[in-house]
Amino acid sequence: MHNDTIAAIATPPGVGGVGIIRVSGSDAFEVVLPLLKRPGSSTALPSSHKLTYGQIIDPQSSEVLDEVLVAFMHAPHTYTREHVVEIQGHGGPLVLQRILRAVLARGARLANPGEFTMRAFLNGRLDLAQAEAVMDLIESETEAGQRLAMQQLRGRLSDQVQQARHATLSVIARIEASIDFPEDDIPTPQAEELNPLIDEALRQVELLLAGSDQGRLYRQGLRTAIIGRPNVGKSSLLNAFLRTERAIVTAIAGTTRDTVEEAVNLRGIPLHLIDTAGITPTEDPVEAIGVQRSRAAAESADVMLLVFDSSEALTEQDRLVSTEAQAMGFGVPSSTLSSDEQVATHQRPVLLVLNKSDQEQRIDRAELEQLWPHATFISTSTFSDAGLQQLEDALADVVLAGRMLHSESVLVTSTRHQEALRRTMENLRAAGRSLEQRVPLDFVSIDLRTAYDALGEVTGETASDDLLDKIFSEFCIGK
Ligand SMILES: Nc1nc2c(ncn2[C@@H]2O[C@H](COP(=O)(O)OP(=O)(O)O)[C@@H](O)[C@H]2O)c(=O)[nH]1
Ligand SMILES: [Mg+2]
Repeated sequence: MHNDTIAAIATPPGVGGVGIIRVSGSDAFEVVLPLLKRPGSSTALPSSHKLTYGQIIDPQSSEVLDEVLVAFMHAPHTYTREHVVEIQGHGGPLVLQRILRAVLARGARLANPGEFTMRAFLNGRLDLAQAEAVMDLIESETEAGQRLAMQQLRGRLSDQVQQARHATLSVIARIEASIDFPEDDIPTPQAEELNPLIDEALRQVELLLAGSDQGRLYRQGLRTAIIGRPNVGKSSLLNAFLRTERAIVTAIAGTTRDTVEEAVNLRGIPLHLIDTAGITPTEDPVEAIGVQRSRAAAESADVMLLVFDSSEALTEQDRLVSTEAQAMGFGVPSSTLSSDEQVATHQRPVLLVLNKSDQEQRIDRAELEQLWPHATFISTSTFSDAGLQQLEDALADVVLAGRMLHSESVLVTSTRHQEALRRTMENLRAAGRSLEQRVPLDFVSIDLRTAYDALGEVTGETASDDLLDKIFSEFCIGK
């Protein structure tokens, strides 16, 4: 049932200045009003969207539970488009729990995760892409990510998807009219007439897809593994990036036995840096686990920083690590991070870091360049911070490939949307090809329908209940 009255604590667990309990549904006012005692003992419903001062009284014991400000908000101008009450109490977990219990005792039901936003979607206030943007906005890690989520919440992505959807529908309508009403003398539409319409829809979808790898970067970030043999300065490099002492740095080889992960903000992209134990042959069983985890981190990384100690000659271990990295598919960065290209070449970008540049340089540069032809080499010192800026620039180059994010950009940031748009593109292209080949129009119309439905998955018109449940269950309670 989706119009029963639901309630939840909307503020995060823990202690805070204020805590908010949100109630939504047709009985929201009847549920809360009897719990509220106001000065002058008024029992009338306060005016909508205004704060009312009072006390929440436990109906059983008549105990004063908290001193509160309450907003009664009339449908439909509310978050859910239902009647909504928000009770602002003191932000203590026990206080809020007791108020919530009193609300539930009056017949409200505890809300599921994301249920308020799901109602906003079901009641047509937000489409699915906008509802998902609510979550992205809350979870955004950088300002750029937040801006993209806000654009999506404002409906900019949905508008573009709807345009492509309308264009597709207009082609379907023409084809189906001629099939369904042959006696009405509706002329069979010709490929010359339909193709430009399909191309128009295709252009919109391709435009959205073009920015989607970049968009996903801003939302999901980039896994960057710091790899190299022990003692070359991997942990020091992570610390230099973080300006903290999170990873243990010592002169004893093999001190990082586990992987350490930290996020930094690289020009708006959350960069998840993973410091590893280092890849080295070892007899020590504990170290072996660390080495195994390093390999796993490298396997799953989007980008690799391959670190060498430039104050020493190349060692057999250095060569081994290089060979392994290449076997994992790390290579010279392609000009972009487009996943299509990556799939085509099986290459993930690697940057070669020659650390300890403050020391006398003994590394064999020529051999290294032979091992890694055309690679980008950056000399760094975590002692003097030399080269760190260049490393950051090189990383940004590899990741962004010179593409800047404009504050008004609308980018597809979700894998789900990207996948639906890919299906749309494939089906629109198939429809175009079928038209060229004079395939009967009812077959063309099947591809177009599939494309139309795939677009509807982004905005939610054609999303299945399972998909909706899955999406909203990832929200927090009270949102
Ligand atoms: N001279 C010099 N020593 C460094 C530099 N970076 C790290 N070290 C030292 O090298 C040793 C190993 O560093 P660590 O970060 O633990 O290396 P890891 O095993 O690769 O994580 C430590 O003694 C560091 O102080 C650097 O840029 N210059
Ligand atoms: Mg280390």
